[in-house]
Amino acid sequence: MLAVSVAPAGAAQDDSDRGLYEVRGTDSAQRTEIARSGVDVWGTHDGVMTFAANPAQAQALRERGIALEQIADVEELLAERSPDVVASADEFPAGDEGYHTYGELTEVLRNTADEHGEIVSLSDVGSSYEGRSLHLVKISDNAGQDEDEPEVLFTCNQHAREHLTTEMCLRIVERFTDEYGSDPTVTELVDTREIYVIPTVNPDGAEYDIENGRYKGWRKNRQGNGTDLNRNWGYQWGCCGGSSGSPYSETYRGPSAFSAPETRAVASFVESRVVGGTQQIKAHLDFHSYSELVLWPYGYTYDDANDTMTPEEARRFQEVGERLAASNGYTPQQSSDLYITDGSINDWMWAEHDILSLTFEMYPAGGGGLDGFYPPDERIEPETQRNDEAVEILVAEAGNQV
Ligand code: 0X9
Ligand code: CA
Ligand code: CA
Ligand code: CA
Ligand code: ZN
Repeated sequence: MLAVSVAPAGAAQDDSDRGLYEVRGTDSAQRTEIARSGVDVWGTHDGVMTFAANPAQAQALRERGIALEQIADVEELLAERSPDVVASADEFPAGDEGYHTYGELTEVLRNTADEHGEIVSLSDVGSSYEGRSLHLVKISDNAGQDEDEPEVLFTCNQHAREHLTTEMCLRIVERFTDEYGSDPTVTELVDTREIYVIPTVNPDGAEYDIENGRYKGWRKNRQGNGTDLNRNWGYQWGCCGGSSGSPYSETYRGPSAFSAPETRAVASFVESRVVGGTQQIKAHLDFHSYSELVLWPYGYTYDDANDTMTPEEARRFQEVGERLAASNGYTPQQSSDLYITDGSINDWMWAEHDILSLTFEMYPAGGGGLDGFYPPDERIEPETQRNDEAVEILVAEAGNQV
């Protein structure tokens, strides 16, 4: 094989020898500066920011006086978690079979819908760029009817490599169906709410990330060089330096808001829930990993409140966020306190639809090693169970009039 690869002019950096770096004691302004520099942010906890960077990026940050410490080699880390590289296998690397591939997820959802026909309706919000169905599970008593009950939405796996989040959405589906009729809280919530779950918003990226049994650390969708779906939403899209205009960046916002079929499909579904002029979805939770955080909007501005969020509304976000965090031990904060992001799902849900919309960054808190995006499958059960109460709180909160 020729050892020469030619990158398009002014575009792709050489990402073959990336290091994993940590910077300690960061504040949100420094984290925004680091995120803007084009490195691939993995997580942040207790002021320690972890990211992957190529040598040129690391050098540029050092020249700006940022004290980076290299903790690992990215390729080595990924290889260590993918022991047996196999040709054309659609499965997780050996030892991680507890995670569901898209095909396995599809089968579980179909079986669940068959077994619980009265309270489950399985459909989709559209298709991914490569044509995979974006599954939509509705759970409620009389699931086939649109009843006058507060609606709530869970979304997972906007980012391809955050596979633990897909398992989180799957657990929500399984718990609210299997425990219906035996667990009193679950039964009450299923009877009085309409619960929507989209277990993977980015199936193309998730499948690519495990292709050939080899983890790739892939974040974006698979349209062109990939769009970061959580920078592609249509409120204050690209406004504030919280995303990139370069197609090779890990935070590429796309050529226009909702240019990705995946965000367009989920947004159209949410728009379809405006009935008689009233948005039926009252609460929404978007799962990511990792850092163990509860985040609320806005992400595009450091301001707590403004003309689209009153101080009372900002206080409600904080109050609910703190209650959720108390139940799972995560750290609660406004999204921009992490770093500025624009075009994120939460900002659009709140600004355009008044939906109480938050993000969870799941396990682990930090560490930056092998566990980051790829915790062993033994962690699925404890780390998804950990959010059972938070999920109940949010579903209940959808019914609280404001
Ligand atoms: O940067 C992101 O998209 C999320 N972090 S991740 O490491 N999973 O990529 C955080 C998004 C939070 N943004 C808002 N809630 N606005
Ligand atoms: Ca295992
Ligand atoms: Ca119902
Ligand atoms: Ca309804
Ligand atoms: Zn994410």
